[in-house]
Amino acid sequence: MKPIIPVYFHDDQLLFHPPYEWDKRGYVPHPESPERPKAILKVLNQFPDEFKVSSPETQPEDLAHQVHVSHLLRLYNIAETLEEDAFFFPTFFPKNHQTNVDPENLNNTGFYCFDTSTPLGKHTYTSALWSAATATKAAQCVLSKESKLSYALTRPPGHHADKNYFGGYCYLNNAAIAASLLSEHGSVAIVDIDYHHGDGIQSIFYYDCRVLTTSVHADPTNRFPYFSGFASEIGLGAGEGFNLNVPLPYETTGESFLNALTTIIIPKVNTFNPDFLIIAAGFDTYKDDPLCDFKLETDDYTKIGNVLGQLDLPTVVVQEGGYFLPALGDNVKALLCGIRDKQNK
Ligand code: Q9C
Ligand code: ZN
Repeated sequence: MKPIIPVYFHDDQLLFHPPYEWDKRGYVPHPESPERPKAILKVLNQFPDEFKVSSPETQPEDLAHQVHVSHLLRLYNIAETLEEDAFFFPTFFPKNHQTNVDPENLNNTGFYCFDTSTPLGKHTYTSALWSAATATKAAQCVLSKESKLSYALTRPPGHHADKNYFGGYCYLNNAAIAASLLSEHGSVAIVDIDYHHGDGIQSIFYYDCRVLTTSVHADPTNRFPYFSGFASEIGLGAGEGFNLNVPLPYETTGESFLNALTTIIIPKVNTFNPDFLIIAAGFDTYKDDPLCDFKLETDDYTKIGNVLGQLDLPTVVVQEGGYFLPALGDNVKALLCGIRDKQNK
């Protein structure tokens, strides 16, 4: 009998619905929509013998404060005073070294944000806090040994959100919040398999040797987030040697992706010998993803899951990117079942 995989999601994660983003092509419909978690749940709910969906009951404001500065969270509070359909898009990004910029003034949003793809709205903070709550719940689930594997259907995603600022569709760093909780009970390895470098996760733990951060992603030279994700970034101070980046060429196939995972990431994780594993799981590496150009197929997520499942660690899967809705649910299911099938063997 296969163990049931706990899945966490809260309906108020659907409240936030940014209308568009401003990118190189101009205004485009926002790809990070509430339709994403709906597409995932639609598939997972078809398999009640394999997945059990439940909701978190409390918002992890204390944990959010452990990972993010209070001014950033205050700014999200202020955005709650916006009208229902009003969104604040920062367009001015100061380059000076001012600190304590007034977060009570939404015109200062650019100080706390790095791109024009990540607007603030009335429901941003509510949805982001419930999103982080699912990651917290999923972490508590493996901590209590209720299950060896759990899945947080985090949306909005989190891996680009840093301690002091947000961007890349991310507001609260859900994986970092889960890691912050778990690291009080043991060492934590994070493996980020999203197409984009997990710059927020890297930055938050850059000086930390209790949390090993690894990311396999598209070469940032000509891809978001552009300014980080290179192999030369290995951590600093006590954290030196505890960050690993594996940038891959554009149009990377499943075979090459798996090769990078098994020959570079897995040996590093094995050497670190963590107590817990967090997978920042983006599916924008899929062949039909509208934003990205990797060539992974659904079966590749099963294989990635198998490789990560063989680590046989208490594992929290945290949802990140993935924008091709017709295959998103199948890909999530493939990864989760791939992990489950190799654990406890
Ligand atoms: N219109 C995540 O996958 N914008 N974030 C690039 C595309 C930023 C992706 C322009 C992409 C951020 C969680
Ligand atoms: Zn991504």
